[in-house]
Amino acid sequence: MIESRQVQAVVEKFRVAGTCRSTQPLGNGHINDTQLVVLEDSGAEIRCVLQRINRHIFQQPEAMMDNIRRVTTHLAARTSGEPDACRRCLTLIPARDGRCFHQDVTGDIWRMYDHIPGGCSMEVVGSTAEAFEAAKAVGRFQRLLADLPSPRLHETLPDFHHTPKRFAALEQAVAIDGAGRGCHARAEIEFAFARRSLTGALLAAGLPERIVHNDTKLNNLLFDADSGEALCVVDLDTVMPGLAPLDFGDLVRTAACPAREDERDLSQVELQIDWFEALARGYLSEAGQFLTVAEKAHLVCAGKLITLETGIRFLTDYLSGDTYFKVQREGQNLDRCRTQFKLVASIERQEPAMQRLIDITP
Ligand code: ADP
Ligand code: GN1
Ligand code: MG
Repeated sequence: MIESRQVQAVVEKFRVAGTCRSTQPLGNGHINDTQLVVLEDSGAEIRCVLQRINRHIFQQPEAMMDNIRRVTTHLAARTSGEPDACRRCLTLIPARDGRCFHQDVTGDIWRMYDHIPGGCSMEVVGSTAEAFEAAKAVGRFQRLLADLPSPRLHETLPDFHHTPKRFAALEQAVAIDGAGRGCHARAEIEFAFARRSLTGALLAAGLPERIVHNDTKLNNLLFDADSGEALCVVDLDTVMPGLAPLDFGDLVRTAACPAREDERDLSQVELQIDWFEALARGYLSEAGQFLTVAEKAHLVCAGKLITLETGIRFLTDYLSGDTYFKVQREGQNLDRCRTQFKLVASIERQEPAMQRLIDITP
């Protein structure tokens, strides 16, 4: 939580005019602290997004912010002149010292963005049209970044989607059982261990490295609240070199299933094949232009793998005492793991049909 009395002092470090009138938490992210800040300047209202970056996770903030600065600048240049351009990518507000973040005396790292007006994020999709829009926005994001000039972006979180290493971390957490919770998660541990041989599937495929988002879950997209059109991909902390199919995969994980990530009624957790089909059409309408045959052939695999990987990460964190993902209640990480594993099982059952849909989508 960010305390409201902190906000004015931090905001003053950025190149934004006005007096802070109100602040409120924004979104449901698991990692950073995000606030909507409303300022008033000579009677005009200015809305900004203030974020305190999780410094335990992001230990190279300068490199991370350098990636974000380059990516947002490039996206702005590539979309300038388009209708509604200022709502189509994030705009950083620089700090008064010219850097794109501020470090306070305690060492906390802060950054600010313009607030995108009329944008809203969702936790679950409600229609095939929304699924299509979400995936189109992700494909477009990748397409626009395909010609980002060198040098290579910093790899700020090495091995972020190295599923075998995530699996090894789970094995270690099971062996240590630091929070004494292993006895509550026997079935989940068994489910994960039975899928060890899957974990290397994508790394072994020799897919090309691209600039990807690496965290394209549904609530990292903003939609126009009136038209339902997907406006913008947010949460750029993990923009790095990576594998394009995994960005599609994270949408399969979060936008092809009607259940929330921590839903306890597992009967609601099923992959909806028509939503998946809409995701495939939306994504390929943009990414089809540059994907290789091998990348396209691994889209379904990526959906299954990132869902398994995310479940493994939630389970590892549950067993380790909830030190990584924010939780609002005890057992929430285990609930999150259960939805992921139920969805993996659902994908496994529907994999041939999913693959056929990919094969026939232009
Ligand atoms: P976290 O890293 O904690 O997930 P995000 O960057 O995803 O933080 O931001 C949390 C939520 O805040 C997003 O899901 C989105 O709803 C909202 N949000 C973030 N940036 C903006 C913005 N510039 N304009 C409007 N809403 C935003
Ligand atoms: C985290 O920050 P947020 O909530 O968008 C996590 C992702 C996970 C996701 C699971 C840096 O994303 O990798 O897939 O939770 N981000 C980081 O919901 O670890
Ligand atoms: Mg987020």
